Amino acid sequence: MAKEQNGKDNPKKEQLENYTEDNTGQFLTTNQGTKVNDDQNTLKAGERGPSLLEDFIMREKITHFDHERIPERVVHARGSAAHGVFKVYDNKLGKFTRANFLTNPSLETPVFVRFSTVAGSRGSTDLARDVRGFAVKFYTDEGNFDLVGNNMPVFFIQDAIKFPDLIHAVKPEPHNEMPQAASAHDTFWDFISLMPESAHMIMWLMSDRAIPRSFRMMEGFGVHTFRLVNAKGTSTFVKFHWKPLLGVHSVVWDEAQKISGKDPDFHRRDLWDAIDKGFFPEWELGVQLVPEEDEHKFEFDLLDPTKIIPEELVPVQRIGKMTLNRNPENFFAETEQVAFHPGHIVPGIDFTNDPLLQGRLFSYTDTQLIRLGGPNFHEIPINRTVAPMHNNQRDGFMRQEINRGKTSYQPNSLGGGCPFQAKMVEGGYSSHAEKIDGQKVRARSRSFFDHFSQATLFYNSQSEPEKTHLQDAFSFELGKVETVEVRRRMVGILTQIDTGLATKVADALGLQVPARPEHPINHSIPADGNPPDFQPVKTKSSLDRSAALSMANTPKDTVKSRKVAILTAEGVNAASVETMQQALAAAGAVGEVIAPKHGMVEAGNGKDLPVKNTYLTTSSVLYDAVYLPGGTAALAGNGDALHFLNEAYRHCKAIAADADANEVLRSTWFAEGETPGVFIGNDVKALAGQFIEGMKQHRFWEREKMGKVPA
Ligand code: HDE
Repeated sequence: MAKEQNGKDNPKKEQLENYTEDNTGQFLTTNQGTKVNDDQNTLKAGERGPSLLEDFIMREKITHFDHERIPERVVHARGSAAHGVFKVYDNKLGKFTRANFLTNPSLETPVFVRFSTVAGSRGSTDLARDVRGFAVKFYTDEGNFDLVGNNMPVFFIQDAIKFPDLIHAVKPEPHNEMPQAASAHDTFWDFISLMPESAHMIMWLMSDRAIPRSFRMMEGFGVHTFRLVNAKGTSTFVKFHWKPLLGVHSVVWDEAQKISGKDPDFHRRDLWDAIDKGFFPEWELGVQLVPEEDEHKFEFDLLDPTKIIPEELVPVQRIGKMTLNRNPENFFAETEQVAFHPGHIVPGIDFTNDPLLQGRLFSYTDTQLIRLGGPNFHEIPINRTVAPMHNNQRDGFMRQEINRGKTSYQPNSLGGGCPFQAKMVEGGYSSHAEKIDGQKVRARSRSFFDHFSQATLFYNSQSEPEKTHLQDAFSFELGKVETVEVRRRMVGILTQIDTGLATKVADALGLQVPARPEHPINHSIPADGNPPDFQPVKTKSSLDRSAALSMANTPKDTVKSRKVAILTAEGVNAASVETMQQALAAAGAVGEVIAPKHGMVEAGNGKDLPVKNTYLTTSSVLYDAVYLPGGTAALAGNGDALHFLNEAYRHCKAIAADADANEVLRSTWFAEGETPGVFIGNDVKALAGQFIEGMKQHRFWEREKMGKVPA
């Protein structure tokens, strides 16, 4: 396995090592340490006789096996995780927060990060069209801080009480448990079409962000507005962002569906392999800061989790970097048992009254109690803090700690008053003293009622290909909805966002576009004035567009860790392969040889080239780009190889071909005419240069318009 980026002490790693077991060179034993001398046969009354109840070895083994499963997470069940470190660049935030890990650039804080889909079960595909969880546990020297975010900056609902409804609607339908890991079904869109507050989030969900190329190429967002609080107790509102150094990139929907069959572990494998090969994924942590006195200066409410603060209004300041540099040792022990909680905070950070965040503060401990089996889940190694931990909590299922002494209460004199409460100067947490004066009401602020203007801002900010993908995504999802009335109601919602979008989707569904209502539709069911006026209020965003919302504007300056398929056959030109492989490696990309058979492929000069995959075991959808070397004329008659090329073309990927392989290209569907992103040349070195520049663009979306390739 690749070495960690630096050999410095990592307190979390050291702590985990204390709990790590290694069988190498050891005898097999029972859980009680008794050595086992036959693990193949049960104890029986005679060779052909019945098994004996006294067989403690067999009983222990089977009993443990019977209890191996724990409940999967009720949401975000499917996930993958990695260890890493976070380091702040300087102490610029010192004015705003007293959190050590955000202000002391000499600290390297260990982190554990879990990425996930939301709707699918633990064994479902990585490539579902879905939100991705982006949960970071910082093991700071002042306690654990969990930033439990998503790869989209807003959420479906404004109030936590709607969360069970949202999740019941999106999960497989209860009568037949279909479809798995998909939102394209009646109950989800029924709910969404009745919840105009979800309009903004739905735009993100139908965008390419919902089908990422890699966890390593996603942004992350804390979503809610939080507070930073300094030593004087002054609070500043903050939104947290993660910006990936590889840029933000996605696959196309047709590709996503195919990957789900070819390699449902695609994202998991990608993360694992990248770290294993030393391509450590990196993100910069960004903050948007809003002084308390500016709380009401925006045309939206900072407490409303369906709104972003456009970067044009408040720029994102990049304050530090996170690097993931170590794969877990054991999936269950670490990735499955890690317990995130937005309520795990440290001095210098505090909550706001965002009603979604407030509800989350309740839910996460509650869910761990059932999922991890009791109140001692903080003692599971992956969840332990590296800060000193002392309190008067005691006992419970699976308690590990042996608490010394006879006092477990506060105040006490018999235990010398220990453990002591910490003053603020001693690092004690003190909640921000926000002034609150209100009536107890079940209500929502009118400042939360604009549901559409940021949805429109999002749409307007997209590039043309992204707009097309959005139209296609809505057409696909609603096309899978069986109840026509739900489809119609959703088109009605879309008219509130953009009539062009609504028209395209209505057309695909064979529906008329409903007239855009003068007054937005009231989708709630008014019953005797209760719930109170819940009518969306249409306001126009003061911004027409925001560049940060389009993936077209993401940095496109690297091909690091990108995978290139090199299509070969017997007689391939070895120099054509090796020159390209060297150029790719120099740029940080990986060129893998694909051939009709495993083992070695014999090149024209008699040299053997090692084969990574065959046309049977892999597919174009598992690669970023394709290279066709010289000496491969035989592939002109190989349907799998031609399909590989056609499909890569259809998915808008960079393709390079040695001019010597022209005969093969002529057999593809894109042989003639304009071919953006297809590079052909005699000089493989020069060709590699063009190819690599092309790969940096990620995809050549203009090809989609041509739409003639039937792969
Ligand atoms: Fe979660 N969410 N959530 N959520 N969430 C869970 O906690 C919940 C929300 C997020 O990799 C659960 O341990 C409620 C927003 C992530 O282990 C549960 C509400 C955001 C993960 C839960 C929300 C998230 C979870 C399920 C509305 C983005 C996976 C298992 C009030 C800011 C963490 C668990 C991991 C997991 C509840 C809304 C992110 C049930 C009630 C908004 C990344 O506690």
